[in-house]
Amino acid sequence: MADWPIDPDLVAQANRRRSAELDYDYENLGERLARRGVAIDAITERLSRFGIAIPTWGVGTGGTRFARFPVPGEPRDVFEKLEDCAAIWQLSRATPTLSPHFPWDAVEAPEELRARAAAFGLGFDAVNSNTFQDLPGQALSYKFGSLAHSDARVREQAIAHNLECIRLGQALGSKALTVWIADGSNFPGQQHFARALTRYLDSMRVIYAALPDDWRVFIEHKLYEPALYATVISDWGTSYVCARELGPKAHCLVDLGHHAPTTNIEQIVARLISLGRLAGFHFNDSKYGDDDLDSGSIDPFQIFLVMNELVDAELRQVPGFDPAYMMDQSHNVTDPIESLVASAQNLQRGFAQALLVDREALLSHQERNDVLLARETLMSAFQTDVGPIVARARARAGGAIDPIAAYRESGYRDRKAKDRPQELSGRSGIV
Ligand SMILES: [Mn+2]
Repeated sequence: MADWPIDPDLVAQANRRRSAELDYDYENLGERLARRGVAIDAITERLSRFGIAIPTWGVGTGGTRFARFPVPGEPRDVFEKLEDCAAIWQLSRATPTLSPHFPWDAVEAPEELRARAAAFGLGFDAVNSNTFQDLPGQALSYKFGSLAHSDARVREQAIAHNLECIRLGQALGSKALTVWIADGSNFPGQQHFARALTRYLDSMRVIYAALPDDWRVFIEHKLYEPALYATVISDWGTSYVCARELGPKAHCLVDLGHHAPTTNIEQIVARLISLGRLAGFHFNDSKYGDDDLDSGSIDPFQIFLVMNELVDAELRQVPGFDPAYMMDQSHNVTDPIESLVASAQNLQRGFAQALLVDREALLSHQERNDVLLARETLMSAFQTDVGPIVARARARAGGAIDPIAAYRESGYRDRKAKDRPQELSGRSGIV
């Protein structure tokens, strides 16, 4: 085991100060749940097996199109990102995997990165390709697109990058490639809708053919940004059609932020489960659009309703149901480590609440058209404060009862500010 980023004695001390209170709250909640026929330890046990991948780009501060305000001690390379991810894992015990982004995280020796992650007990979830920006030394520009570009040479360059991502991912022990493209148009008439989609599919067929047998490819849709008029993979319908065209290893990734406000995302999730094509998630939250805010910070009810569909599918033992859970957020005004810890906690909370739904009662109310009781059955699960379950699962696994407090008490950020002097840079943030 590698040295933990935060002194384990400090975490243990902090937990000792909080354990009596947690015992009391957990017991109390256990009694209330027992009256509903729910065994609290079974919920805690299931929750402890619910893991969410940390996006490596999430440990740096993001930005808006206007500015970026770096926090002191931001990681400067992928090994420093790994250290921050290990701190999140150490405290939260909810994030056992990383989701890297290439070429941002490209390393000469991916085996070394894999070994250093494994020393913390961390593995690698889906790898992400980046064909939405021009990087130094790149031959051709992605200004007008990548996999759907009008110029075959640009498409070939973008395909080659995705193949390289698969190679790096294999070395890291990943089993999936997430392809998000920025291709689209800013103005009516700029791009031929049908030709662009055909070119995208032709490019994706080459990438699909290169997938190892036990790999999947995740197609991520997004209705706008950076293209402001039309994107090539604009919605889950397009994503699903493309997945069907490509073959059984292609699945549809749902990024909560990539939908118009008021879209019924839980229904999209249910549809993709029924169709056998749900890849998994990029979790985040938003008030108006895009994908920047911490998961569960604006609409925790939506997280619960999505989790409700996932727990339902798990209990129904839907064949092939194996979603990948990842966060995808941009942290502009918070400490990214704190935001990721808090988001993981909010996702765990939603999952635990969904585990509390009385499925038998719900089905019975639905079948008898007892609308009010069906709704109340869901609401009584959502309105349960599952905080003690989440904290107990974390503490049992060796994490912190109060991870944000323990993080602040550890002085980790101040230490990193000294260890990692930053070069002044005007680069904009992530998207
Ligand atoms: Mn995303």
